[in-house]
Amino acid sequence: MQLMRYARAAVVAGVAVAALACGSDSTSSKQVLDSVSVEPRDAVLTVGTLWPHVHSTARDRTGVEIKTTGRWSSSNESVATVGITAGAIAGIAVGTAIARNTVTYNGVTETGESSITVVAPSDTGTVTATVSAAFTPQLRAVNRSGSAATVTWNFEAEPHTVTWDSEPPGASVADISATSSTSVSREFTVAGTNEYHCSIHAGMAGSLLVQ
Ligand SMILES: [Cu+2]
Repeated sequence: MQLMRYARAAVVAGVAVAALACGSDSTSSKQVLDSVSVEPRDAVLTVGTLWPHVHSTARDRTGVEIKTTGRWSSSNESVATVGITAGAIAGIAVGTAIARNTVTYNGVTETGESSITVVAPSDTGTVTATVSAAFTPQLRAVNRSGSAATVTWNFEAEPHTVTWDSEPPGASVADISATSSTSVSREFTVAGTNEYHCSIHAGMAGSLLVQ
């Protein structure tokens, strides 16, 4: 009889310890939102351009991606609109705007931004390949007047390449090999999206939209 009472007390104590351990575990594994980044981080669009490939990435304090969706908005809808859920950017009128993605996760709110410049349709455009290993603007739109558009890359004092990842069907534009401190132009005759990267710097990439 005495033995049974001890056994029952031990079982009750064991359940209490298990419940405590479970509670403290769920608290320590909670992810805390730290940053939201938007790509392209900057863009020069022409009036009438629609760019559907806008991405937002939310990360916690250790850099791990948090799978969640935010709310898109534009600081100036008369210049550029941003789709509420998909985040497609449309150039409406000449001017500047900020495309924002606001994420709230576990009670923390952070906003990622992309600066949008909308210009009149033009058959020429420039992109700077910077010393800090970025193509800026990361997205550039140009319009073919007649048959072709010309894009010029201005290379700062750090070698970069323009290496194509994808081109529209029928396009075959030559890569630009490692170049610094000069400018190189390429002509585009086929409408569509061209994606490229620098083969020297990991993560250095850009997009070109030929209309
Ligand atoms: Cu580079």
